[in-house]
Amino acid sequence: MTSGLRRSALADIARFPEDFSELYRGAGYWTEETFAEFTANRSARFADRIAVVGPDATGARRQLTYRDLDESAARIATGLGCLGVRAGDRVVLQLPNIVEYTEVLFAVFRLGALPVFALPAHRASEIGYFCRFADAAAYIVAAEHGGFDYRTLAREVTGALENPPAVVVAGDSGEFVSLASLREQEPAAVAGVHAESVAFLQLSGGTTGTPKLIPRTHADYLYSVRESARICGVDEDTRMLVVLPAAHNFPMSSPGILGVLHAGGTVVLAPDPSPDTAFALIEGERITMASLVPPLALAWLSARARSPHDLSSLEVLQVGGAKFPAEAAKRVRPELGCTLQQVFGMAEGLVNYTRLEDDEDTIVHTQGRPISPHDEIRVLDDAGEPVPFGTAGHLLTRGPYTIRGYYDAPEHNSTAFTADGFYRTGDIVRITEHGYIVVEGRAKDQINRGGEKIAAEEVENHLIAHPAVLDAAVVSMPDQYLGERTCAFVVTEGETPKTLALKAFLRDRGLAAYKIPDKVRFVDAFPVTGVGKISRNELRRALTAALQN
Ligand code: OOB
Repeated sequence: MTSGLRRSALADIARFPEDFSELYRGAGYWTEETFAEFTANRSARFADRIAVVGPDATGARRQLTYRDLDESAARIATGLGCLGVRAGDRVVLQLPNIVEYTEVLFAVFRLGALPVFALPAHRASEIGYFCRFADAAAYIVAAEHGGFDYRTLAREVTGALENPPAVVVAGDSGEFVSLASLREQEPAAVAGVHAESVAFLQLSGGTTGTPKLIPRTHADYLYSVRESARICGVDEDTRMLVVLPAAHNFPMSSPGILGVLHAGGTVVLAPDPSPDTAFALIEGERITMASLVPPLALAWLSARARSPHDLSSLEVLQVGGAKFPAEAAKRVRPELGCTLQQVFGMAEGLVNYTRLEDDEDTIVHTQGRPISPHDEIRVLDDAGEPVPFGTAGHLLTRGPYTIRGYYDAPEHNSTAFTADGFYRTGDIVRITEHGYIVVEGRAKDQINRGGEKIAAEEVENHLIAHPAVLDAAVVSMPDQYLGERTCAFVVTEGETPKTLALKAFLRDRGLAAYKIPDKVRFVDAFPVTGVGKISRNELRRALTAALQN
């Protein structure tokens, strides 16, 4: 391994100004606990309780007690150390919802190394970029999942890198290192890391040509995890079904896997997101809580009537990641027999919850209120002035678990954050008289495809790489099921390619399937705004009009 040549640790990034750090420490929000010691601490308290249940890489059901989880993580940490992974190194994790995900996650943490949370849907374009940009020391995948062979992807990605990461595979590892072999090592000690240093890099939904990485610290993230668990009533009796991809911020920490493990409950990983699988698990595992994006919540609502399963153990259903329409929200309690909790969050930090004890009107019609009394919220007009109370405007935020800057992105940071450290979320919101947030829209060039975020510019750059494409603009179009889908407007020169060929071109460039435009429209030119920029509003209006005809 060549880890000596890798970029040094990231201890010096993501700093909060000292006066704020003092405030958050003084309020008891930031403590000294780190993710390196997380499973050791929980194992001491909850040793024989079941921490995680789910399929393993071979599809067999496996369960781990808190002691098992800590022990496995400690052994795998030694194995990763033997491959050259050191404290501060980055490790790209791309694992589906399998039990090994939790073992590997805490192994990386135990070493003081930093997970980079890729999604199973990512392909060579995204994974190659994460490995290069974060200078990853290791890349960890499952052999295959959902009919896709990740070893092929690993071959493609590592073959193109000058300083490739060590590849570790859960399941049949082929020529790569098998995760099982790492589990045979002696347990590693817990690394001594500073609680206010960066713990991992999360992915931003993004608005720019290249994905942005979000540096979260142990102290800031653990604060949000502890408080989320408290707000959501998570305790030792919680049995949470994880249906969404485990590495996403919502199922990871709101309160998610980490919140449940913090409190001594049980995480149950769903092998696929279908209502049939989920309903059988709710009955069989006596699930008390689950979190979904709106399209899945709609699928549960429509499948409920014809399902024979007993869902009576389900107490709370969280829905977030995209706007959940009030008409659907209303149906949750009567049809699924549980309390709805709306969650409006972002991997950059701020998370809002409706509270379990809120009245039905608040639960149905708002996206909740912030976790922390120290979450600062500003709602501004286009000129940057505060809007009159109750009026919609741009949401900006600053607080004890919201980042002050993306990883290695000084230029983008200068516009994504104000001089006094507020993050410009790109969301348009209004605040109710009770201080709850209602999401009214979005001002950022991002498409929210049922909770999956797509940066318009990233897809446009891939389209423009096609020899026949002169220019491209990717916008959202309304969709009954997903909320939004993507449409690419394309200006070509010479022979216009077929839509299918253009989509295949994007796939061949290694772009994740969810980013491939749902629709392609060839046009002669784009409408422009007064200052000569492409008018995305005009494009969206044209699409909406066309869809209504
Ligand atoms: C969650 O995180 P990200 O980073 O994938 O996406 C954040 C963006 C927000 O800025 C907003 O545009 C949108 O997703 N969003 C919602 C929403 N929840 C997220 N828009 C309307 N209504 C909602 N309830 O998506 C995320 C992170 C932690 C917890 C929950 C969601």
